[in-house]
This record gives sequence, C-alpha cells and structure tokens, in this order.
Amino acid sequence: MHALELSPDVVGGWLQLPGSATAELLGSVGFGFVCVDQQHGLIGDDALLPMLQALAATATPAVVRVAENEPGAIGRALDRGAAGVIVPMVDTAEDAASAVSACHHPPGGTRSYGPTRLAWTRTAAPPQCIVMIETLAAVEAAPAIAAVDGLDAVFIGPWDLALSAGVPPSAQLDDPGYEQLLRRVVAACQERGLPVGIYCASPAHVHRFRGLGFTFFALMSDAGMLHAAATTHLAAARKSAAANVSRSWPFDSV
Ligand code: 3PY
Ligand code: MG
Repeated sequence: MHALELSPDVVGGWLQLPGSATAELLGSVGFGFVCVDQQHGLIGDDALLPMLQALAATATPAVVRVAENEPGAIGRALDRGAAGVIVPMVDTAEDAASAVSACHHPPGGTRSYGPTRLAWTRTAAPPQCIVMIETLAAVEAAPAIAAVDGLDAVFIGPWDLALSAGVPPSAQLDDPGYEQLLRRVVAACQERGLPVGIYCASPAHVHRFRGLGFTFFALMSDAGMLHAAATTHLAAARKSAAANVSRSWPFDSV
C-alpha cells in the first residue's frame, strides 16, 4: 500500500470494472493514483481486496470511492487497505465532518478498530478523506465544507452537479453559469489551501479544468476508455475507413 499524495496537477485513473488485471493494468501506466469506484463501478467488497492488492504491487496509491457516506462502507475500504476514500454526495459541513470522523480511530474520529489487512501490510500514513461536492446545495456550502477540520481534499462530480444545476453534461466545457459553480468551489478550497479535484471525461476536460484552478484530476474510467477505444478501433477497421488508417500504427503498438 502506498500513501496518497495529491500534489499539484496529479492525474489519476478510475476503475469501474471488477478484476485485479484491469487494476494492475491501470496501476502500471503512470497515474498518480487509481480510484476503485464502488459507487457506480461494478465492484463489490469481495472484488475490492484483490484490486487493492494488484494496485499495491504496482506501487500506485489506491483510493476507493465508497458507495455512500456511511461509516461501515468507509471502514471496510480502509480495512482492506485503501490509502483514502472519496465520499460521494456530501452536501453540508456536517456530512463532511461525519466522513472525516469515519476515517479515523478515536480520539480523532469514530472509526471502529479492526485493521485486518493493515495489520500485516503495516501502512503508516493516515487515510485521506476526500469529499465530493456534486449538488447546488454543496456548492452553497463549499466554504463551510472546505473549513472542516481534518478534511484532506474536495472532489467534484461534474455530472451530478450538472444534473443538480439543470444543465446538460456538455455544460462542463462551455457553460458560463456552470463554470461559475466550479470557480466557487475552487475558490473555497484555495482559501483553505485544500487540494481540489474533479472527474474528467476526456483529456480535453482535464485541460479545461486545469485552467479553472483544479489541482488534481481523475481521467476517465476503465470502462469509458475501453468503450471509446473499441468504438474507435472498430470504426477504423471497417472497409469504408481503410483509406484513413495509418499503416504503421497497428505494428507499433504490439
Ligand atoms: C459525477 O460526475 O457526478 C461523478 O460522480 C463522477 O464520477
Ligand atoms: Mg456523482
């Protein structure tokens, strides 16, 4: 297990498909961290352990997005060896404080003792607690959320935020009102010196959000990458596309 460091401009990977092979693969390409998504990914607790083991073997820090802001879910991810958790749908400072508390044993928090895997892997670094801002209510509460003691970072869920704001997901790239929401969260985090990250559907999204002051990024999911690559390669393989396919490309990559 490797400590999570959200140093400026770190780009992470995102796993939604269960299995240690995909975890090992994404852990091997140079991401600054890899998140195992138990909220919208297809990854249950039994699949989580081998994925964390595979990531540990690659030396890439592993963080788990838990299914909900609930102490049991947070404790299970940490007991299995996650370096930190991403907690979805945090709308208030109280929600954020509850997530932080669930990450730490007393006296700093309320996490139950039972380190299980940590007992033999001997991880020294305290777990990181990252909360997700992804509703209009949470944007309103961003200054109070960012001020919560012990919080390590804030992470925006841009799709849920778009839904909450009543705008299409494409607003992420060009809607001025949506941009203002992002800027408010970034400003609240800057005020507290907190890292502020965001999920990115493409490299173009990373570039856009970097320009708005975000300090860390999660770049697409394994499922999204596989789907995009399969669609692109299938289209390129069709007879009608033959003229556009570079002849050297397939041989360079095998
Ligand atoms: C969102 O965009 O709402 C997310 O939670 C990204 O994973
Ligand atoms: Mg979300």
